[in-house]
Amino acid sequence: AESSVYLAVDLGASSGRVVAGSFDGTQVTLEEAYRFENGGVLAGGHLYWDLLNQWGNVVKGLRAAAAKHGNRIRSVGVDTWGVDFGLLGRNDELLGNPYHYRDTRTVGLMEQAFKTVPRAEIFAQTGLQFMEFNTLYQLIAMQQSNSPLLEMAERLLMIPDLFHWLLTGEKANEYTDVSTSQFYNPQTGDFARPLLEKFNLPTQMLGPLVKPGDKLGPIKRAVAEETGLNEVQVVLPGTHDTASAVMAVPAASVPGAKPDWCYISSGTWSLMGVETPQPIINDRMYQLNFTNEGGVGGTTRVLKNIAGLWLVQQCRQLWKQQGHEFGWEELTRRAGETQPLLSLVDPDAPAFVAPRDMPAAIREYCQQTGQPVPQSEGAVIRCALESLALRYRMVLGLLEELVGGELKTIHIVGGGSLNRLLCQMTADCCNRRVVAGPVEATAIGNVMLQAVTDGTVGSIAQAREVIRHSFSVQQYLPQNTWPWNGAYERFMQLVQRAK
Ligand code: ADP
Ligand code: LRH
Repeated sequence: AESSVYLAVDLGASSGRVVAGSFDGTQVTLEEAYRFENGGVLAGGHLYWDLLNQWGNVVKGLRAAAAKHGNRIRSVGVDTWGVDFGLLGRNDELLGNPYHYRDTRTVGLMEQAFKTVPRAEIFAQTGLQFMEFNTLYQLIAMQQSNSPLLEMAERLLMIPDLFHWLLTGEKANEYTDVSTSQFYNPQTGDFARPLLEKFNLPTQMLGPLVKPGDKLGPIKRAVAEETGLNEVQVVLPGTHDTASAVMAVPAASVPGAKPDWCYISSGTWSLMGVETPQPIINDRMYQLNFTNEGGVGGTTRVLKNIAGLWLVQQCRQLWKQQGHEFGWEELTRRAGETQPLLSLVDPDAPAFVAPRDMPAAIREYCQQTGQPVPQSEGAVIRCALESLALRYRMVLGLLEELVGGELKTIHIVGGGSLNRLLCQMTADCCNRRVVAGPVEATAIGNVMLQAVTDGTVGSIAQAREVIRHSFSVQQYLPQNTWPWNGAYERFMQLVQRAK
């Protein structure tokens, strides 16, 4: 029989792609139809996403996929990074450009917000980790600056919802992405309306809620004509990219048993956590600032955001501006040649959120903490990678405490799974088996959920089975573990010192 093709539009903070997944009844294969660079645009002192440019690229990608796969294409779904959103006004007018979550307008707003609603109460209602860029604080920033857009807003659409609206004309909020907003209550399965009311924020612009696997509707005529996608449905994946990525983690899970593995979805961010049947909302989760985000199939993603390869991306970007362009492999090779465990940073320190010059920020951190200052490009990258591995070790310990058992395997998916040095460092530092791949886990999760809705795959559990035998993975066993113990003590001192 002919394979069915599902198109995944996967937009990450650093790149976007349109991927065609073909399922032949047994195996799924991926083909990248189109890829483009993504990133923030600084204008008038604020950082935005260029939504229209992204949309233009999505259309190009869909056209390329349609030309290749024609009427085998059954459906399309979009996933993107979390927390960001756009507002629609009267007549479905998009109000301004969506802000980038790294825009500085929310700096310091969390502390102010806690004066209106105590931190503990926000956690009790949302189960979400506190991060300054959560949608909640972005809305509070608009409120405080007396934004006319907020006054005019009739609908709030998260970024994936915006793309789905552009494709179909339908306006709805898919819950996995909404779960990153910090105004969704996983216990009631609804927006945390009482919370928003306490902040005097509008709630009539929210909803309706939809979920992964739902059919949103057919692609609009004009878009079908532009792309060549005729009679194609939009089917919602886990629209938060991390939800789709976690769906595609190739771990064998025993139904009912406590999982003995965790994942790191490794790209711009490293999202490290476990999948649980229910949210965990208790004092320890609150103290440790872990999050409960919505997963596919009604699961919860208990995880922590770790400032991931953003540090490396920003170094590469700066050196490129200065006329030295390095590929990922080249940078990793250079890092591999420098001295191990010389200087360490806390990758989640505020200094690294959005510095103008990332290598300078890393060097300055080392200097201020009395460590040798990494000089060469390789040494700076090594410092970033080793620090990430140490942070993984710290978060692994906390996760094991939260789930009450040893996590024997760390699955790394996403672009970062291609970084062999980081994978080996993670195995050595955490003293755990690392299984790396698939690289395109997010697109795979997106595709396979569409296949479930289409009925070509029976269930999410079966989809995971298909994923496990369709893609090869790379295993890294712990080798050189002892030097990491001393490094971990130094790392913990750095982290505690900042507190
Ligand atoms: P996002 O979805 O956040 O945009 P990706 O999952 O696409 O991120 O991962 C991008 C990152 O993957 C890059 O920043 C880079 O650090 C890493 N990466 C990609 N290819 C390679 C490679 N060949 N070797 C090492 N690292 C790589
Ligand atoms: C990763 C991600 C992450 C969010 C961040 C804004 O791409 O979606 O899960 O916290 O972007």
